[in-house]
Amino acid sequence: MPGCSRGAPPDDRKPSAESSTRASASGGQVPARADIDEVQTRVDKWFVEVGWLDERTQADVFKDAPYRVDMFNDDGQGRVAETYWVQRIWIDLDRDGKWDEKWTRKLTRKGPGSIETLREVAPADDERFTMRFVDRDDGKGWQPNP
Ligand SMILES: [Ca+2]
Repeated sequence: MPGCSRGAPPDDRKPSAESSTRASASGGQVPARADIDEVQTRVDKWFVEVGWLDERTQADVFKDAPYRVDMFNDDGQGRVAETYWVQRIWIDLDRDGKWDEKWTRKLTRKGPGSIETLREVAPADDERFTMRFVDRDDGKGWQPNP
């Protein structure tokens, strides 16, 4: 068949860029966990409906969920009346006692948005947060943040 050319023969001694990419993207091997998009939708809804913490620590915000979300105000900053601004969110997607994601929120004056969220992900559910993303509140959603 025309155009069906073969590439260079594989070189077993040196991993190709393709195979190393595949190896690092092995997140598909993790155990069944809640969908982070589902968690994010629920968290976003919480910010619309509740938005503030009654105490600086709120453990297991969604007790009926198959995942666990804890919210914190770490340093007492952002206190309004008797409520606290959420600075940090921890997410355990499968409730195995190991955090899968850590989100850190801070106010920023840069750009159109006012809240920047750093998202750190432990793809192997071992609390080694090796992937980082940032949402700059600019409508672009999570962007890689190496
Ligand atoms: Ca977990």
